[in-house]
Amino acid sequence: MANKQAEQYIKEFMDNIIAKNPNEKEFHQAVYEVVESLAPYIVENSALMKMKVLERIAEPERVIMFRVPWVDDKGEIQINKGYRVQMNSAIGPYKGGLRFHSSVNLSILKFLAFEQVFKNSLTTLPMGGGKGGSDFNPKGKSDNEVMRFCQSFMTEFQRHIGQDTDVPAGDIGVGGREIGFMYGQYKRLRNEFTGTLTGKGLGWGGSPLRPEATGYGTCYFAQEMLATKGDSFAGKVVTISGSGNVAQYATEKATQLGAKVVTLSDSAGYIYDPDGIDADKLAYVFELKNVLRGRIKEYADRYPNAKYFPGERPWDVKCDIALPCATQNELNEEEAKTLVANGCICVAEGANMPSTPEAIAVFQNAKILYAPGKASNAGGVATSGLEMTQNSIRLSWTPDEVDAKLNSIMKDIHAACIKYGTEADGYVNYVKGANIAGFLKVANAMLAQGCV
Ligand code: NDP
Ligand code: 2IT
Repeated sequence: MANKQAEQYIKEFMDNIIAKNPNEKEFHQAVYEVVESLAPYIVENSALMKMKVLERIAEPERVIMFRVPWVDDKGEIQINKGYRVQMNSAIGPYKGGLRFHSSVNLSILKFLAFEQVFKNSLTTLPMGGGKGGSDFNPKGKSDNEVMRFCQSFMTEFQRHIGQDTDVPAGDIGVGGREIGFMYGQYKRLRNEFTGTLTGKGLGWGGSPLRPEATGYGTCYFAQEMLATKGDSFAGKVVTISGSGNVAQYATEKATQLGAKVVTLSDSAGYIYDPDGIDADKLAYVFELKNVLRGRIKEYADRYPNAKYFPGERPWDVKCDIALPCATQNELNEEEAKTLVANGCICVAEGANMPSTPEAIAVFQNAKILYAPGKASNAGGVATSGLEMTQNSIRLSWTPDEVDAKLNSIMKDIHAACIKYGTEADGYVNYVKGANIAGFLKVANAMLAQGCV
């Protein structure tokens, strides 16, 4: 009976979402995964049904879209789209990253903002959910072009954000350089020095360990997952996708924890280094990606034992642990089957929604450890929350203090997943656990705050 009711609820919910948000397939995908977990719980709870809590969560409180005109180095005018999806503010100011990538559209930002609501709730910190960005492509642009773009973006964006309203940060294509340019323009226009952006430089309001936090946190979370099986990173072979911020620091932490990381990638291909990407080689990757802004292919030119595979993804490389750290839907059903067949025991997502729904089903049916990004990559935004606290109290904590708080938050998120996600046979469904735990706090706040 309850099952039938839940199925009916899911069907009606999704029909409505698809009708009201046509052509937004990433948004549909993210909503479906959550509704599927929550429906059995919601249909048993008349207040949640009556107050249409999940229905309201799936409708952004506000979507802002704007023109971003700027002048390139040749003197030509360029026009990009700017966006901010302010999804939910029930438990705190909107919080979430900005993505600059040519693929950015409303569907992608709505899926990211929706995920962010649950993720931020899981962190235990008082943050609502939002996401924004632009279809601007920073690749191949000069520093001056990036600066002019960031300044134009912020000229409009500044009127919609603030330390108690909406606190953006980085995501794909937005790192320390872009946050610097945007913060400079924000400060100039608003004439205030407040913690309105996170991911700032250490000397001007940034938190120790914010750059490291997402990658480190993903490994801390995976460590907790492995510990449920009496296992650890020591001696394990790890495959990682991406070679940006999250991938770099996941590589660093996994290596520090005793594992051998053998792959990194970008949108053009992946490198396989059978000897492992040790601290020296990783220092080269930092230089290559963050200073020279080069491509991962160059790694194989520098280290002849490594091989470059153009146009491919790293999931057919045999590994014990896989950490997808590039982008959404970068790991499909076939690749998931290959990972399982090759003996992979743990998949923890550093990226947002990197595994397709079919890939997730493969992991869960094989009963291997699998954690969705909203749980395992929450260390980034959690440390952004810690940056907001330090800005508010006008003090800085030491790296050790922040690391200890990050570690303890990841442990708490893991414990919440175990609490709400353990199934009758003892298997931990981290998707279900994260969705229910993340939902409860937001739902209770929304029930208390009435129909808003
Ligand atoms: P970066 O821009 O630093 O790096 C992105 C990496 O992913 C690059 O290697 C990039 O390769 C690759 N990539 C991007 N788009 C694609 C694509 N369409 N296909 C294949 N590869 C792609 O971003 P981050 O490391 O910050 O972000 C990586 C993931 O982690 C994203 O899903 C992001 O949402 C998520 N995340 C980030 C957090 C953070 O704090 N930064 C926090 C939580 C999650 P290329 O250079 O070729 O584009
Ligand atoms: O997806 C994410 O959690 C982020 N990009 C980080 C957001 C933040 O506000 O630090």
